[in-house]
Amino acid sequence: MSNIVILTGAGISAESGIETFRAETGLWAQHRVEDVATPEGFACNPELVVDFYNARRAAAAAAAPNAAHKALARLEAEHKGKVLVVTQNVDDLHERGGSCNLVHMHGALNSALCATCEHRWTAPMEMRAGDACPSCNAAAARPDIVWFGEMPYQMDLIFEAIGEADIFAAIGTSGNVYPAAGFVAEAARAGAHTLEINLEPSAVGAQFDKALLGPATKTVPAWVESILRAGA
Ligand code: BV8
Repeated sequence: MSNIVILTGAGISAESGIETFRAETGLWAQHRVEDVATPEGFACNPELVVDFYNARRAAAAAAAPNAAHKALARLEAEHKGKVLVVTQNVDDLHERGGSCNLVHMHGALNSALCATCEHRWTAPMEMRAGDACPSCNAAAARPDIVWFGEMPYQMDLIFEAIGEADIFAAIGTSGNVYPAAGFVAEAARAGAHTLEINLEPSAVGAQFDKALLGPATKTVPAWVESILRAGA
């Protein structure tokens, strides 16, 4: 039975109404990355950063998982081999769509982190800069998000899974951000068949064996059906 590793990006949540990063009207068009997605930006203006993530937490709560999220949950439930979803997304649509074997490598909107003692707790809908940590009481609460220059989460687990993958699929990611954009090369080195599912080829599209172009709510259910039918 084949082991499948799936990397997802903002594009899988786009049809749920959640903005992507690099579209003309995307999140980075409205904010400078340095101001809202770096530790320096948070140190410089914590209120701006906390408000940026409060707005995204509200948008995610108002959104619903789409057919692509649900298709990946079906794959995990029905495929005989291992299925791991590694998401760069910080929304909770994969969980709400039914995925369990899931890694949030760039953190999660629904989690808060203490910058002093590294305690984590469920984030309130509205975080305020200087909120106290429920564990050590330091006024050091921050969004549990991996910003630029910070180490993504669970990298050992991710590289181990990629090393054992027979199929690696990247869905709805522009291939601009590392180390995630480098996973396809790692998967190819491990001998996996690599597939890119996107509206258009990504920055690393040429590194994939195959591409499935089209909106994720159409391409992902079709791809999952083909995998389950083939008993891959
Ligand atoms: C780190 C926070 C190391 C969460 C984000 C080489 C190696 C290692 C690092 C680097 C390197 N080169 C440069 C770096 C540094 C940097 C980096 O990659 N910079 C880039 C800009 C060049 N990387 C880092 O800093 C990372 N950290 O490497 O640490 C280290 C080593 C030692 C010690 C300490 C540290 C940290 C990266 C994480 C940064 N955090 N965000 C948040 O706010 O959400 S990144 C941000 O971009 C999001 O996490 C997002 O997930 C990620 C990627 O964006 P995408 O998901 O791809 O979204 P995008 O809008 O770009 O594209 C959407 C795609 O969907 C498009 O292709 C579109 O066509 C498609 N689409 C749209 N609609 C649909 C669709 N597809 C299908 N259907 C549709 N309907």
